[in-house]
Amino acid sequence: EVYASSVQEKSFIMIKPDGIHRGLIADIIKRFEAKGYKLVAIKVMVPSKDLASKHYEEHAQRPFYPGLVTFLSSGPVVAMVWEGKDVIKYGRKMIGATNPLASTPGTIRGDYGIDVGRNIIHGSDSVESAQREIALWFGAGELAEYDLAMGKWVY
Ligand code: ABT
Ligand code: MG
Repeated sequence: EVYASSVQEKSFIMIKPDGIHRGLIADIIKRFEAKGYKLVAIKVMVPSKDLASKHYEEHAQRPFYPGLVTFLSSGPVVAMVWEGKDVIKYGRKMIGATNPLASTPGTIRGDYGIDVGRNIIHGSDSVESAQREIALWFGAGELAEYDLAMGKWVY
């Protein structure tokens, strides 16, 4: 049962406006899919300033917060929920360090980014953040429940 709940762990993963304008949607989805994770929700939207502010509310007192909110609400994002064993922690590993120049080659930010304010993709950093962010970006009915056929070859 512990195994089952870890397999069902969910993370909120979002391609930011720079990632969309850079043409990286397919590459990013490909990496999570090929790893063996399961896509259970996805949508394209231009986030309101209000939604962007709530998403990054933990940084409200930081000097970069206003610019961060403006950036995130400046264009389209691809909001997703991916499910699978350790997807929160391992997803952050696939994404790389906050500063793309400190990210290892082979990670998403390491392969594609340079500037910390244009770091392409977001991933939840804990179980609590994942729950908060999924509830912020998606309604309850927007998450699909299904068995992925390849799942039995992944686990
Ligand atoms: P996110 O996945 O976007 O939350 O990034 P990550 O968790 O790796 O890093 P944090 B600390 O949460 O950064 C949030 C966004 O703020 C930007 N940022 C961060 C700056 O612009 N300057 C800074 O000094 C710091 C620490 C990077 C992140 N997003 N963008 N774009
Ligand atoms: Mg963060």
